[in-house]
Amino acid sequence: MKFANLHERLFYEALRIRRAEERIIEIYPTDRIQSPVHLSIGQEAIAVGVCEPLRIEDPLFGSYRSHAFFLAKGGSMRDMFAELYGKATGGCGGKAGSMHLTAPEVGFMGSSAVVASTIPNAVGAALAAKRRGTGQVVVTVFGDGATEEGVYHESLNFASLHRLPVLFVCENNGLAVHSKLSDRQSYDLCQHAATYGLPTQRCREGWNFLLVRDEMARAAEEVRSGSGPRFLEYQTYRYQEHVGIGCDHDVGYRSRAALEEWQANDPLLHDSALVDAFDLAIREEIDDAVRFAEESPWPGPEHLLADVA
Ligand SMILES: Cc1ncc(C[n+]2csc(CCOP(=O)(O)OP(=O)(O)O)c2C)c(N)n1
Ligand SMILES: [Mg+2]
Repeated sequence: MKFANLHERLFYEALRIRRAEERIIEIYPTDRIQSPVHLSIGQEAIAVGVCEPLRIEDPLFGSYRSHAFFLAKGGSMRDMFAELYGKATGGCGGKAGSMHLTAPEVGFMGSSAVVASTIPNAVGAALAAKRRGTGQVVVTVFGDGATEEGVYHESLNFASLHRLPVLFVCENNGLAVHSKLSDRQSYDLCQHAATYGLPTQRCREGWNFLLVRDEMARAAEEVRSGSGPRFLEYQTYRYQEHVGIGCDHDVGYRSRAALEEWQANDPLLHDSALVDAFDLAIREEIDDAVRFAEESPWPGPEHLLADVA
């Protein structure tokens, strides 16, 4: 696929992620997808904007809501669908599922169902990168809820103290399951992170993938130059329910007006010329990945203890 400019390329990547998750929504009722799914529909611009300035060898650690980052970092569509189907050809041999995707060959180091648990993993990787002098930037992506965990605070402190090459990226969708940020946190995310001695940046336009990308590019360059860790907050909005394929604006914890406000800015919903230009190629890639997953074998008993430490 040829792109006229960076805007088109990022648009394509974001649309590819959205269409992949929409396909998951279509397939899910058949029970062929073998794990719970936490969808990023509405949040794709952050994944594509954050991953674009990174090098393949820059490690990125995600959370259980990581289909978008897996794909944006370069993970294969086939590996992802086969993994969701629990097939032996999945990126983790079908044993990990949606919440534990990995693709270390492209620097997508792992994701976990345990909130905030990959943040210290990233700090460990950054310590190794610094000691070895690899020049890597390590990125850890987590939600606003993860900032309420102890390991988050220990990680910021340790990374700042040792000036480690790590970028803390918070996808702030204002929710932890059904709990609003304003009901949970007495502090401001950036102000609080800054108390650990890190420069912080807040981007309120999490739908704007060029802006997300520019802020990330600047921060990544600073981290790579050896000036220590940074904290980036991107405000965003999750369209679907916390886990699963439904919409839950009728449940009572958030308003439909907020969804509509966010969708009014969503480029994927408004630039129909680019959508029309890209949809066919994206559909072909997803069709191929789904077919691959469906035709792939299940892991056999011989796989049961393989890769178990
Ligand atoms: C250590 C831990 N505590 C609680 C949970 C239950 N839990 C799963 S998701 C979640 C909310 C996390 O919200 P956030 O970090 O903002 O991520 P988002 O789902 O909004 O992307 C919670 C509390 C968990 N999985 N792990
Ligand atoms: Mg959240």
